[in-house]
Amino acid sequence: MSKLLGAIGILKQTFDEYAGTDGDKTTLSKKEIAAMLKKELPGAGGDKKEEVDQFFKMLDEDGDGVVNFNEYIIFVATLALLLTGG
Ligand SMILES: [Ca+2]
Repeated sequence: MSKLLGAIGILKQTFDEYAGTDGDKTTLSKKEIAAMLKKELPGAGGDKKEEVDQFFKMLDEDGDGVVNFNEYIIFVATLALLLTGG
């Protein structure tokens, strides 16, 4: 598999892993987002409720209270730009 396709696979796997821990397996709840932040982005504030709230608000673009795969991908793309100075 190509590197790019492999990376996309990992992004989807990561989403599924956290989205599958409670309720709807196709969306991330605030609890799941907190778990993801804590494990995947250590130091990003996954331990603090206010920081998780802030992150969640940023991720949940349509404001329906859950983060779907589309919103997650937008977040990952934004993060990629930030981390690479783009
Ligand atoms: Ca949403």
